[in-house]
This record gives sequence, C-alpha cells and structure tokens, in this order.
Amino acid sequence: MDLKQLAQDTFDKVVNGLASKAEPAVPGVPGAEPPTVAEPTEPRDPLPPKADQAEPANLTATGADSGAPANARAQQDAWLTTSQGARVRDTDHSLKAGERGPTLLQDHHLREKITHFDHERIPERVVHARGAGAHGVFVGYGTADTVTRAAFLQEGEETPVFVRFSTVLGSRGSADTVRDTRGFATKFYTDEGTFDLVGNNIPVFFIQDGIKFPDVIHAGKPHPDREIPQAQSAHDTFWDFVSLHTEAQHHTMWNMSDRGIPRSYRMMEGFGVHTFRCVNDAGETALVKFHWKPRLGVHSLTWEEAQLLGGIDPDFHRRDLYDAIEAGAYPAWELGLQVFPDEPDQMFAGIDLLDPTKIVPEELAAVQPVGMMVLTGNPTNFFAETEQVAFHVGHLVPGIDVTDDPLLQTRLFSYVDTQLTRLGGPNFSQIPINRPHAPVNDMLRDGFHQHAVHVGAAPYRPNSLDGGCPFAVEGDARAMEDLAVRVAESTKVRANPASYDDHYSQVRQFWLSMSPVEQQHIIRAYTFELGKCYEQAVKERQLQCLANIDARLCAEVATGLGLPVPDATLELVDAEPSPALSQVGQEWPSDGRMVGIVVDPDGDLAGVAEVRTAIFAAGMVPLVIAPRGGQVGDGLVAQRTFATVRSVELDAVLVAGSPVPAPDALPLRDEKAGAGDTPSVDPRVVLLLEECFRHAKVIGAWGAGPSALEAAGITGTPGIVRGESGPEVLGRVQEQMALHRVWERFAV
Ligand code: HDE
Repeated sequence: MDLKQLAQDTFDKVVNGLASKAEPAVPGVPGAEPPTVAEPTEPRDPLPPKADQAEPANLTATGADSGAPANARAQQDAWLTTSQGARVRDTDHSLKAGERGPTLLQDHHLREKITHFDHERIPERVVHARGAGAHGVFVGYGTADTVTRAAFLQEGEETPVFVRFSTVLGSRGSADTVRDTRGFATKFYTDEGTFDLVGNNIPVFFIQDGIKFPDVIHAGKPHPDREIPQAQSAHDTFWDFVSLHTEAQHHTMWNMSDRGIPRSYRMMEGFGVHTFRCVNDAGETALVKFHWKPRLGVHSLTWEEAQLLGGIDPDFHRRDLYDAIEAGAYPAWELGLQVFPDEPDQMFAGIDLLDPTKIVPEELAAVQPVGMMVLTGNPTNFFAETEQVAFHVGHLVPGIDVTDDPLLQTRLFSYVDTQLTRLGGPNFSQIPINRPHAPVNDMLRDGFHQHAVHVGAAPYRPNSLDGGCPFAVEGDARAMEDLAVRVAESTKVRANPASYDDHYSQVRQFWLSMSPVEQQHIIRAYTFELGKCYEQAVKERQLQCLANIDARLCAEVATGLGLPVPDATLELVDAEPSPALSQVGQEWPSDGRMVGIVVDPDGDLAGVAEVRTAIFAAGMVPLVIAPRGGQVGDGLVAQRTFATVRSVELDAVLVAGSPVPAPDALPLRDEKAGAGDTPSVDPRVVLLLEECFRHAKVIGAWGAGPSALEAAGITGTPGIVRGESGPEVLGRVQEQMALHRVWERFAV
C-alpha cells in the first residue's frame, strides 16, 4: 500500500467532502460557503451557531426526550429576557428610590444579572490552563486491524474529534509562545464510546511515578511567595528540582530544544507518551505507543521571536490555529503506532516500555500510520467548548487498554478527580462538549448540575422493576474488556525497577541527534534559563547534570554563566543518533504560511496584486504591508501598516519597492543616520527586514526592493531572492520556505 498516497487521498477526501456535502461546508454552519483560503483578518459576518451547540440538554442519559422544551437555552428569539424568559424593557438602569437612589433590593433583574456575573469564572485547570481547541474529523486507514479492534481505526471510518492544545505552566491568560511543553489532547467521539488520547508534544515526561506530579508542578509554577515568574521554567525552583531529580533531565533537554517553542500548534508532533496495550479481534495483545505526525512538519520559533511575541501577540498560537481553520488551511496529522510484542518483561531493544522518561527511537520501531485527523471547525464559544472540555486517560474504547506504567496509573485517578472541582460536580460528561456520541445508559444519578430527567424506578442491577434494564453486554457484542494480564507475584513496595535508574543515555542520544544549529539553540536555552537563576548551587548542580550528558554542551553553558566546568561523574555512552528527532533537513508543505508584501505606493502595485493572487493560489496567506491603512492601489488594501507589522507574524517577506520614510516614521529615525539626516528607506521597514533576516526567514525582492534590502544591510545570498518580477521571486521564495528556515543563516 502506498501510505503517502493514502495520506494525501484521505486529506483530500475530508477537505473536498466538506465542500461537496449538502450539509454545512464548515461543520455546524448551515449554508456556509465551502471554505477557500482567504485573508483571515478581513472582516466577516459572525458565524452562525454550530451543530454541536444547536440543541439544549433536552435528552436524558438514555437518549429519551426529557420533556424539556427544545428551546430551553439562552439566546432564543430576538428579545432580551431574564433567565426565566420574561422580557426585559431596561437593562441599563437599576430600580431606585428616585433618580438619585438608593437602589432597591426588590430589583430582581439587577440582582440576577450581577449574581450571575459574580459567578462567571470557574477554576482554571491546575496545569494546562492556557489552551485553544478545534473540531475535526478522524478517518481510519484500516491498517491497525492486526493490532487493535478499536472500531474507529477501521478503514474509512469517520469519527468526530475535538482537540485542545495547551501550555502547561502558565495561567489562563498567559502568553502562548513561552518555552514549555505543549498539551495535545484529543477526544474521539466514537460509536463505541469516547476515547481520549491525552498527550503532549514531547514524548517523555519529567517523572517516572505519578506520585511526584505535585512536586514537579510546584517547582515549575511561579514562586509561592511572589507568584513570579509566570509561564516559564527560567527560575530557581524549577532548576532546583530537575537538577536534584535527574530523571527529569530528558524531558528538560526537549524543553530546552526548539521543541519547547513551536511555530504553531499545526506544526507539532503529539505523543501518547505512555505505552498502551491493544487487543485485536483474535484476542492477541500488543504494546503500543501513539504518535501524531503533523502534515506540515515539525517547526519552531526562534527564541527571539518567542520572546517578542509574548508582548506583541500573546495569543499567537491561538490566533494561528483559528485563522488557519477559518481560512480553510485545515491542519492535519496522521496518527501512527509504534508496535511492540507484549512480552512478559515489557521491554523492547533494552528499553523499558513502562518507563515514561524513555522513547523508542523510530529507527528501531517505525511509526506506522493508522489514520488521519483533519481539524475543520473552530469552537463557537470558547468557554462552552475549549474551557469546559474534560479529558481523561481512562476514557478508553474496546481494543485499547492501559499498562502498569506508574505515571499512567496515577493519571487514571487524577483526571476525573480534578473535573469534580473544576466543573463543579460529577455530571460534567453531560456538558455538550463532553457528551459521548454513543448512547449512554449508565445508572449514574443525581448530583450537582444534573441535566437529564431520568426515567424508570430502578437505577440498580439486578432489578425486576425496570424489566431488568439496562442489560450488561453478553456474548460477542463489543464491549470494554479487562484483559487478563498476568500480574507478577510480588510484595508491596515503594520502589522502582533497576531499569528506571538510567537517567542520561537517552538525553545524550537526543543531544547527539541534533544538527549543529539545533545544538547551538539548546546551549543558548540552558544558558538563558540558568542565567535567570539566583542560586549558585542550583546552577552548579545543573552544570554537573550537563557534564553527564555532553562535555561541549556543559563547557559552553558554563562559559556563558561564568562558572567552572565540572567533570562528568558518569561514563558517557555514545548512543546511536536518531535522525527522526531533528527538525532540520526535510521539506514540508507551506500551506497556511504568512507572506508579507512590503508595498511602496509609488512602486509596482500591479506586480503586488499578481503576487497576492499567486500566494492565495499556493494555499498561503498574503499580508499587504503599506505605510498606512486603507486603500493602497486598485483593489489593494493594507492589512498591516509599517507601524503594526513585525517579523514575528510572517514566515517570509517580499519587498516590492523601497518606501521612503513616511512623515509619521521620522521620530523613529535610525540613530546611525545621525540627527537631522533623513534615511532613504522608512526605518520601520528596515527594522522589519533586519528582524526577518535575523529570524532566518526567506526574503524576496524585486523592482526597487533590493535597495531597501541594502538599506537594512542585507547583502548575503542564502535565503535572499532577488529577481525581475514578483511571481518569479515568489516561486523561488516558496521553494526555500519548504525548509522552514534559512538554516545557514544561524551562526554556529
Ligand atoms: Fe496531565 N493533567 N497529568 N499529563 N494533562 C491534567 O487534568 C496529571 C501528564 C495532559 O486540554 C489535569 O483536566 C497527573 C502526562 C494534558 O484539558 C490533571 C500526571 C501527559 C492535559 C492532570 C499528569 C499529560 C492535562 C489538569 C502525572 C502527557 C490538558 C486539568 C501522573 C502524556 C488536557 C485536567 C486539556 C491535564 C494530571 C501527567 C497531558 C490535574 C497527576 C504524562 C494534555 O488532572
């Protein structure tokens, strides 16, 4: 089977299917036009409600009509009402004893409005508080049949999904682009019940046993006395913990690499981290690791971009995901499995499959694609969907089971537990976004926020009063199964197996697998983070850990910190590099990438219009950047001005002229030019080009554009395309964008 072709066919099928369905082209948006790639920042009408939100909670848990009217939900009809549906004439003035008051207690409308507002917030997630979600569809390839009987993986089976991406450490309002792990949690609404794959963009974890989760999180969160710093690991408590607790070194190295600052949620891998146990129709079991492989490849920001974005656009990743989906540049991932024999020792090639601080390199066990997920719809309401979605690693379907990984075992307890506080009681699975699409008949009753009006007199088993309903599955009907896995005869202990003691060999393997540029980024990241620590002992202890990973890494970081270089206390093993870990060297589609076009109102506007059309046609998004807002030329509107644009939101920039300084730019006059001198090119364009150059982006120029490049001191050639016409330049720029960055431009 040609798997590459299968991936492309599946992607095309989902995207074309959306366009051709009589049903909404945008899921849940009746009558919406099939999406085309379009400028995402242009004003548009508000989206109508989506299908998944259209109905109130008027069904019982058994699927029967509860008797509640279908419109028992806010925002029906055109009139403002109270929560009880009584129409309201005036919501701007409280009821007072005379115009100057005081306000009367009897004003029920005032009290209801304020009381509800007072209780609008719910606790944010204790970790992964900051996130962004999207709806989509998963299509099975049928290639997993030999491994698992999970129905949603069967050939051509389409399953609705909701995905939430997140950072881990920051609060709900923190910046998207901080250096951190990213959550990648997927809810599959399968016909056999909901399956949640609650993963991260990093395949290993800080701890081997869940009992230490509060410790690592307390260390990473802001200091308890000052509550700073927000959303970052560059502080003493984090490095204190990871340097004392060396099993965290592997995850920490991934965080210090470019993986810690993704370019986009659309360009991240996802990992189930733990090993799961799958069972096929014949009852044969296999051990499995889940992988998400992004269609657009794995790409990262530069550290400077990440920092600038924290101020310029803290919502960068959230916006990027939303805009891409609105523009029809649907993000897609292939789900892949690494499959291992289910041996009694649960080891593979000497690697303990139950140790979540270890990977199995792809070169030893290939990731086999089993289906594709395409995200095709944005949430209608952030709170109702992205905030209230509740994932749980225990939400499993027939064919997929857990293993004894001690990290996973703790998670099986933690997720429901946390929802009880966060979502206010045990009925959170009745919240629309959490409702299974499979029929539910669970005998769970009552509790806070019970929405179902259950029928029947006997929510217990066995019963005769409800005719014995509901019935437990018998015979061959498909159901959850407790696999009869042998548990070794053992004694109760608080201890780890000896295989968990190796904390360094895979960290070194990761380091050795990086290209020189990526290694340089890692060195700078450690130097920055440790440079933010105050405690000398913490820095020295982490340097000792680095010495046990690689001598050069340790020496360069130590030099940056101005500290002595310690000797390794372990013998360094030269692990075989795993090329799959590096982001450099491959080519990827450029769908949904942002291309800025710097426009000189006196320059080649016809060329700009032509290039803009070509950028759309290539599935990317052009942003016209002009001296000021409004119309630039015939049919050309500025989407960014020289005052609002920064390099960080662009993947490449084209310069279609050499704009002279606009009057409002003169206060920003380049100091190098000297007081009184007027620079030849608008200094904000010069700054933009300098930044694009520094951030290793492809830069193209035609017409008078090359002289603007010269004014910015850009003379080199790698990633600089100069040409006669816009379309010619764009073609060559796009070729280079496939590599993501102009890697040669980084000083190594
Ligand atoms: Fe989580 N984790 N976690 N985690 N986790 C939560 O659940 C927890 C772990 C992950 O977008 C919480 O609903 C423990 C590994 C994601 O809603 C909480 C342990 C991995 C999300 C929780 C871990 C994850 C969470 C907080 C150690 C990658 C966000 C709010 C035993 C495989 C899901 C919530 C979303 C969220 C506990 C370790 C991924 C407290 C105790 C390993 C993506 O229950």
